[in-house]
Amino acid sequence: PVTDDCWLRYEEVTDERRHEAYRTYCANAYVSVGAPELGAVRDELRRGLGEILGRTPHLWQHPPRSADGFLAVGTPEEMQVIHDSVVVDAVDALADGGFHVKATEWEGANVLVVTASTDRGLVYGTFHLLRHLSLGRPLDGLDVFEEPATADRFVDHWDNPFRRSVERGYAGLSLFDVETLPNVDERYVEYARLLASVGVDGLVVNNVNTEIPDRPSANDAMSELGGWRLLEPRYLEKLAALASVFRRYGIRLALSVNFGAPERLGGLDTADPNDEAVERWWAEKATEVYEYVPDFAGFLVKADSEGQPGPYDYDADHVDGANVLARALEPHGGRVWWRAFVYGSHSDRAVQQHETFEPLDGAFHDNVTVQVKNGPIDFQPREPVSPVFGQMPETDLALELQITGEYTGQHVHACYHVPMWKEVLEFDTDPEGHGRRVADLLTEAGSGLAGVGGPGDDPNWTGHYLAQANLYGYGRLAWDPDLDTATVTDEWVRQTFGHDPEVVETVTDVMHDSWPAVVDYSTGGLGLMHMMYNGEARLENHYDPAPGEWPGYTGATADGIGRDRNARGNGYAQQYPEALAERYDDPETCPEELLLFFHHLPWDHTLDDGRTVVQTLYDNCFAGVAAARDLRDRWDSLDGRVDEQRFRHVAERFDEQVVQAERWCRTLTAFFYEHSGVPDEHGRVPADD
Ligand code: BDP
Repeated sequence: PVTDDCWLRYEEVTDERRHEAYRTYCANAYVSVGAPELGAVRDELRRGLGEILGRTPHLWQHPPRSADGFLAVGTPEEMQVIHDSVVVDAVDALADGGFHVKATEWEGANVLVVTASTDRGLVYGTFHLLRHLSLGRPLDGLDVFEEPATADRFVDHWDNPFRRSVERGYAGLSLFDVETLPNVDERYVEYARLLASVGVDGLVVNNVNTEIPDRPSANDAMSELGGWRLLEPRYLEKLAALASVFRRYGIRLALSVNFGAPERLGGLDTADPNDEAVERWWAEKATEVYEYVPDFAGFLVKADSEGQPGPYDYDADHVDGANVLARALEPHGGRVWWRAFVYGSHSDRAVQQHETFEPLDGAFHDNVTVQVKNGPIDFQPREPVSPVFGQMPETDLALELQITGEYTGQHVHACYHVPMWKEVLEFDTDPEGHGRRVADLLTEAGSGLAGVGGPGDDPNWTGHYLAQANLYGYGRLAWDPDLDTATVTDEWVRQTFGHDPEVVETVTDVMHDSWPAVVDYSTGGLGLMHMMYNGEARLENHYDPAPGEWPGYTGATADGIGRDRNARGNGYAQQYPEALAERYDDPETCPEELLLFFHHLPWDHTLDDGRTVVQTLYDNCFAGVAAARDLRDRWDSLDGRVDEQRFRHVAERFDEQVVQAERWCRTLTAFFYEHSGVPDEHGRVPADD
C-alpha cells in the first residue's frame, strides 16, 4: 500500500474454528443508514471484515432472513432486532461515544449486536468489534459495555499549513494541504480511521505558534507565518471540507488561534480582551466559523508564551483572555483550550505555571479548559507531574502529553511513551487528602487530554514504525486512563505485527524497555533534564547532547550537581500539597529518579545502595547504552519473521540509535567528570580517546 495501515491491518484469521464463528456472525451485516457516521461504519466493515474473513461481507438494509447468523449495527430505536436483544435503558444511559456489543440469538439466528445511544458510539463499537476479531478473541458470550472515561480526546497538530511544515514533526510534511483543499485527499480519510479506531474525538489542525515570535528564537524557523489567516472565509471553506471527512468518524475540528487576531486580521487597533470592539469581533468571528463548520469544537490558544501575543500585552490576565473567547464560542457550544505553558518571568520556568494559574482557579468560564503539560518543564524524558494538577479544583484541566518524540529521540530512537504516561495518570496529586490521581481528575471533570504532534505525510505516518504505538497508546489511554500498559502494548503489537509468539514477545519487550533506555543515556536517570542543544547555538534541535549549554538545568558545579527546587532553594517543591512537598523536600525521601531535579547534591552524596551520585550517573549512562544495544539485537533477531520493509527500516533506526546513545553517554559522562573530577570506578571515565 502507498500508506501503511498501522494497527488496522486486519489480517485474515487463521484458526479454523474462529474463522467459522466469525463467518457465522459477520459474513452478513445489517447496518442502519442515514447519519454520516454510518457511512464510515459500512466502509470499515466492508474493509475490516473483508480482510479478516477473507471475503467481502454482504451489507443489508434489513435483517437477512436466509442467513443463520448476522451482525446488526444501529440504535435500538431504529432496529427491531436490537431493540429486542438489549436492555434499551442501559444503552440509552451510555455517555456520548459509549457502545454495547453483544452476541445473542434472535428469531432462531445467531446475532451479534453493535449498538449505542449516539452515531459516534456506533463508530467506536464497530472499531471495538474489529479489534476484538483482529485479536482473535471468541465471540460466544460476548457482552461488553464501554464508554469513554473522558470528554475530550484531542490530537493537537503543530502543523503550519501555510508552510506545510510541522513543528517538532519527524514524519515529513503536514498531512493537511491548504493548496488543494477543499479537494479531499484520501489520506484524510485514512487518518480519520486511525484516530477514530482508538477513540480520538477531536483534532486541532494547526500549530499553537500562529506567528513568528517577536523575540529572537529558533522557533522562528518552525512557527507558522500568519496562522491567524486560517480564520478568513476562504480558509474556513477548506476547513469545512476537512471537517466533513472527520465528522463521519465522530471527530470534531478545532483551530489554534492567534490572540492578536482582532488586530492582525480584523484591522482593529487593539486585541485587548476587555475592549468592546474586540469582544464583538470574536463573537462575530465565532458565528462565521460555525456557519462553515456547524460542529466546530473550539479554539486552542498559546498566549503570552514564547513570543506569542496574549492578554499581558494589554494589561489583562489569562482569565480575561480566555473568557472573551469563551463568551464568543458559548452560544455555539464551542470550547476554549487555554494553554498553561507560560514562562519567562523566573530564572527557573518550573516555578511559574502554578504561580500564574492556581490563583485564577474558579474564574474561568465553564467552557474553558486550562491545558497543562504533564510536567513543569517541557516534555522531557522524565519530569515530576505538574503541581497544577489537583490544585485547581474549580477549573476544567486537560492533560497535555506529547505524542511526538521531541526530546525522546525524534523518531530515530525507539521510545514508547505509554509507560511514562501511565506514571503521570497514576500519580496521586494529594496522597494525604482524597487520594486523587491525575486520571481521576481528568475523568471527574469530564475534561480530557490533548496529545501533541500528529502524523505527517510519511508513508508510515510517524517516521518510525514503532512510534505508531505512541499514537495508538495515546488514544487508548485517553479513552480509558485505567488501561494498563501491558494491555495496550499487547493490543498494538498483535494488530500491527500479528500473532507469531516470538514476534509478539520480542516486540513487546522492546517496547517496554525502550523508554528506560532513553532516560538512562540521555539524562543519567536521577532527574536531570534538558541537556540537549537548544536555542540560538544551533538550529534548535533538542536531539544532540549539549549538557553545558544551559547550566541552569543541570546545576553542575565543582562541588555537586542538581537544582535546589526545595525549601532551601526556589521553593518549587512547596507548590505541592504538604505530603508531596515533604517527600520531595528531603533527599532521603525524594524518589531517586527525580533526586537532582529537586536537589543540588555533592558528587559524593551516597544513595540508598551505597553508590555515590556521580558513580550512579556514570552507571546509568552506560546502562542506557547497553540497553540500546540490546534493543537493537533483539529487534535483529526478528529478521525473516517481520516483513522486510518494516524489519529493515526499524533495524536501521536502531543502528543509528546505538551510535547516538554512545554519543550521549560519552558527552554526559565527560561533563560529569569535568565538573566533579571523580573518575569512574570501572575505569570508563575519563575515556581513553
Ligand atoms: C516546546 C517546543 C516548542 C513549542 C513549545 C510549546 O520546543 O517548539 O512551541 O513547546 O509547547 O516543547 O508551545
